[in-house]
Amino acid sequence: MGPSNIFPPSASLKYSMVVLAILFAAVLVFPEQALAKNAGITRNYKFNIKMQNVTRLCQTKSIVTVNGQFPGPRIIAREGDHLLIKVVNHVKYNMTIHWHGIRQLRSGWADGPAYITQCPIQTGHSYVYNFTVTGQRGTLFWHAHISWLRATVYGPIVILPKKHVPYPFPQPHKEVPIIFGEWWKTDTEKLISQALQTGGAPNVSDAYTINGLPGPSYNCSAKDTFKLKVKPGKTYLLRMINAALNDELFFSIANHTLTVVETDAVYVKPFKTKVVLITPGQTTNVLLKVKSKAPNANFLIAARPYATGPAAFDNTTTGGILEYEQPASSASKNRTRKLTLLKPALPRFNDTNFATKFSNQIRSLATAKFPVNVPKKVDRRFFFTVGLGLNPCPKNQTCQGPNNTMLAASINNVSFVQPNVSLLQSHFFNKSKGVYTTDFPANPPFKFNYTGTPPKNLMVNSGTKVVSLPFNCRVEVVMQDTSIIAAESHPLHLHGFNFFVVGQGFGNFDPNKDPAKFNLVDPAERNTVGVPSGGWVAIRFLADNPGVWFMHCHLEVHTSWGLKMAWLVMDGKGPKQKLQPPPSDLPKC
Ligand SMILES: [Cu+2]
Repeated sequence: MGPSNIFPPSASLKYSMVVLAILFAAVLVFPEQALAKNAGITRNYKFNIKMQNVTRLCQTKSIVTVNGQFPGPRIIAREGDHLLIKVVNHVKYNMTIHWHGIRQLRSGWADGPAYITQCPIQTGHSYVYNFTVTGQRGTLFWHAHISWLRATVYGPIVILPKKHVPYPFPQPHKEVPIIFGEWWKTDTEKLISQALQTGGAPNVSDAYTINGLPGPSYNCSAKDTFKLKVKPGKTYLLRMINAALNDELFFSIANHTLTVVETDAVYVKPFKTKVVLITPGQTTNVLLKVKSKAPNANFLIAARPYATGPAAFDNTTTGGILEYEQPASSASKNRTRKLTLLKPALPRFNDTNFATKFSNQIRSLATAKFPVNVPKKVDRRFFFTVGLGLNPCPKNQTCQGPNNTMLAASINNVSFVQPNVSLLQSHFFNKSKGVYTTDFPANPPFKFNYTGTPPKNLMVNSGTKVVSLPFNCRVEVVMQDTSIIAAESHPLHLHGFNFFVVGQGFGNFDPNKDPAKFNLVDPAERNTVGVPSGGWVAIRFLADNPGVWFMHCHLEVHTSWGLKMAWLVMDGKGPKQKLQPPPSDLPKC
């Protein structure tokens, strides 16, 4: 079976009719282009944002969903396809959707982060996200990008290779999305707004979920368990997505080995592992070759957190069950007898040693077909400290941060203040005055032992600052974790680009010694990377996409505290190097 077998029947019928119509029209009008390999098709989706009652952990809760589905609907496209996704907002909250990891070449208006590339879609309004998938294939995801609404508003994006283009690994028998989430019994919008008022840390989640289901380790959840039924001897492609709000996760399947073949929609050199580490914002495709004979057991699929920070975290385990189709003769026997459930061994919650070994194994294919376009030279260098900090408590209030302060987070000690109009509109219409400034610091305001004893003053500065970059600028960013309040791993996500992870290490980055060890041969190419707890990571990217591009920690609580900034990439001189004008239905603030 080819990759097309994951299209639902109605979609594939519509799809083939559309293809036929396009081919027919193309042959009439441009016979020489009719056979063009690149011709993608247009796919239409409609996302109705609506409330839906969902019961988990013995409690029913009204949650924000797309089309009443949780997790939300799957977007399927092929590389080169054009997507038109109409989002209609029927709920009381403002809404935006982000197509996480999609490059959005010259289509920044469709990127989605609220107040960065667009004003939110207000109640009763709609917006059509209009973009083309260029040069990418693999697993990504979409999620709400405003406040904490992505707690329940998320779903997979599956980008298949162009027609008749195979995977660079054996064709799997089936493809299965595995999307991790995080579930709160309480209302997450109230939770974060109260936390931001008091300055304390918001409560941790009550459960993790696999495809929306918590699994057998939680109260009342045995029936809410994801099941993966497999045929002996077959290979399955698991398209894993971490859509959790605040937790990196270890993942494993009892008595089975996984082969990692792709991360963040970029093929990697395949490697075998028992455990996968996946941070919020990352996606990982793994091949699961199951046993050739159905064993007399079921196997737990489990995920639990990798947590390095100072704060409390949800230390529970979500589980699904891998079941083999039993041969007809033993099926009746096993139906009456319950099979043993074998459990996998997962690393300890703070196993940074495992995390480091795992991330070092991720390497680009670096072949003629899939080359590594890492910038070998650099035009602009940045050194960003990332971490926590504090804000003073407002007068006449008591605060729940340490010593009556408010918790904050920053990059180079700038805690980002969200504007009330979008940065991209302000930039495009030359109305940046009073909205943002272009003086985001390239270095921390003062030097200190970043991973040693913190400075006396832990207060952050606040502002809406961006870095302005010329088109095609080759950028290097070293992101240095700080031990302010405590060292912690931060999964940093960049919009609009993939970057190359050229180096990482522990302690303070040494600009004299560390660059010599950078990997410019087969570095991982990603959109989200964990800045190691008490360490640093160096990334490079080519600023070939004009627009305003958000960069932030994908632990939502840190983003809420200000661990975010934006890159402003200017237009190039060429005709295809300019940001297009905004669509007419772009939401107004
Ligand atoms: Cu963070």
